[in-house]
Amino acid sequence: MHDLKLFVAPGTCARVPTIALEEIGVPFETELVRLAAKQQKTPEFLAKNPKGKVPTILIDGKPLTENVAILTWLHRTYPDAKLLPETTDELERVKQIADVAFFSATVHPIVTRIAMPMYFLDGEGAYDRIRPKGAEAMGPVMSMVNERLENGPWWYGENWSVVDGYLFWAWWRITGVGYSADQFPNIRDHAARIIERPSVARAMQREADNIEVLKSEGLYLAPK
Ligand SMILES: N[C@@H](CCC(=O)N[C@@H](CS)C(=O)NCC(=O)O)C(=O)O
Repeated sequence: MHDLKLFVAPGTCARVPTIALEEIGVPFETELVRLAAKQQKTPEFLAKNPKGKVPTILIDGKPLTENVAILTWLHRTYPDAKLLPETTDELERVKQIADVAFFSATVHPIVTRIAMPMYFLDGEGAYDRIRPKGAEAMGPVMSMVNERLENGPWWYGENWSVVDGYLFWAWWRITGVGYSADQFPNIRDHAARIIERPSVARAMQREADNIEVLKSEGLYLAPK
């Protein structure tokens, strides 16, 4: 059995491996990283992840970073959890990695423009100028995702996968700051469906608990 410690912060993409770990059902610990206090840039944290980001996971004390790698490791280490569909076809296996990478490398950067426009421009102008550009870029991406969900309740049709967890996080993040769900009814329904999943509910509860900790310390930054 591996000793697993996941560094997390509420509302971030660390939700995706948290969902994966809850789905697997192995014991794991989470440690809250206080982003507002720049804990991710402290020498102690940078020694684990020089990029200064969550998620970071310690596997038997050894760090692994990047959602694509963390989710791939979890899937390969705990195949019974079926985080991705079972296949013996090497091309299919790599295509599944492409799906995870799509959310990490294509969707996530656009999410950041919408949810965190202040990373790109100082002052209130960020919200008027960067956020609409992000929304414009997100339109075709979410249209494609919405169309894919015509084939079933989940990304891979009948089978839930961690890609659904990734989509849920991205969708929750952008709709949480006002991105309209109206154009994309399949994704809206997907979000309503996934929140009923026990692993997702448990991951959300962990975040809610951490939000309370941050509030008590005056370090909670509500999405706006
Ligand atoms: N490519 C990385 C992205 C990680 C990332 O951007 N994490 C954000 C939260 S969603 C973070 O830690 N931000 C804190 C910072 O940049 O200071 C992955 O997929 O794991």
